[in-house]
Amino acid sequence: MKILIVSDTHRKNDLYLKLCEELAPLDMVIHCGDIEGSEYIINEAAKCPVKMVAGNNDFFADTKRDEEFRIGQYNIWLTHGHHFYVSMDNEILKDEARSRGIDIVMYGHTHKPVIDIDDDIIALNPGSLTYPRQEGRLPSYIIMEIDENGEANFQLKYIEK
Ligand SMILES: [Mn+2]
Repeated sequence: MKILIVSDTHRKNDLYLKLCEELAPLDMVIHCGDIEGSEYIINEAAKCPVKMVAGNNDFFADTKRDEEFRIGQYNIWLTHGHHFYVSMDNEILKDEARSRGIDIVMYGHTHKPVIDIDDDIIALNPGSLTYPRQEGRLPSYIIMEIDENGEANFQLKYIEK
């Protein structure tokens, strides 16, 4: 099972459209928010089930603010993260996730990619495909794969210009 995790596309969808083509077939796409009116395009291009949540720039969207769902053995919490002070660090977010019985929390907002694997919680931020802010500023995304034993593994990918 192959899942594409992206965030903070901010209405510029070129790299996302390219990724969907290159990575097809995907089993799921997860968008961590700041979609800015491109919800329809994000859905159509995926050609698979899509989970997305509203970011702080998605005022008018009727997209959910956050969502909990299951992938295989994992309880997932998808949230943009801006209500949990993620610009400082992800500790408050991880504490909230723990209190919800979550295994993997996925968030965005910072435009800086994170794969943070603790014993009791995994926090993932794919960074931004459009406005990366980490050192080097390459657009980034995460591929989550579930192997035959049901174990998830995560790869952080950068798109070279
Ligand atoms: Mn953003």
